[in-house]
Amino acid sequence: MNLILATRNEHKLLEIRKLFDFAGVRVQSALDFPEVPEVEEDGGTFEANAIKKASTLCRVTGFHALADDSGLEVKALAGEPGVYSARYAGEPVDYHANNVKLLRELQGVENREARFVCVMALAFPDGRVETVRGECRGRIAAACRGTNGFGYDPLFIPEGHEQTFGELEESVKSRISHRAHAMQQAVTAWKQLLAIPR
Ligand code: ITT
Repeated sequence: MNLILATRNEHKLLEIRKLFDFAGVRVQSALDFPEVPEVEEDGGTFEANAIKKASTLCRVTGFHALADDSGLEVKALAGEPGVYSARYAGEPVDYHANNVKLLRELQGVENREARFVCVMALAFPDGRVETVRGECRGRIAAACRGTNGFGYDPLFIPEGHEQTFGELEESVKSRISHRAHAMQQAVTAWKQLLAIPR
């Protein structure tokens, strides 16, 4: 079967492709379909945005489409930046500016608890859409550290570790991240549909 990934984010694509490497599933991305319109992410939840991205791509291509909507929720900031994670410091998307803004907002704040959230939506050509959610708990570091990954990775220290995702081996992130957890749910929930041999 053909599965189209709705994301245009190269880092996410790389991570999802590694996690979704099954025989019989031909994975392509929105980048292979230039006719697909840019989707405005105006939903109030990760679920709403993921559903919108997946169903738009499915409608335009006629194939099963998988979208990832993700972000960082910081406890002391009442869940911000949340669904606004990509554009936290404004347009255009600037990962470094987002990290600088987050550090500023957390200046003097003792509670650094945070979690990454990833919602994946799978849209079926018959109009159905299903979602799964994965989370990764951790805390926000005092300064950016490391160059691995993308986005808030240089500031995020996952639970059980002392290094940030920016410093940890990529193999660690692909095992414990919010995206990895969502993928595990996806594989269980959509195993039959995707004819995953396990
Ligand atoms: P698509 O909509 O094309 O998938 P995007 O980058 O716009 O790509 P989102 O709207 O889901 O994706 O925004 C996700 C933002 O959350 C992203 O820009 C990062 O700032 C942050 N984020 C998500 N997953 C992350 C991860 O694994 N590591 C670090 N930051 C992450």
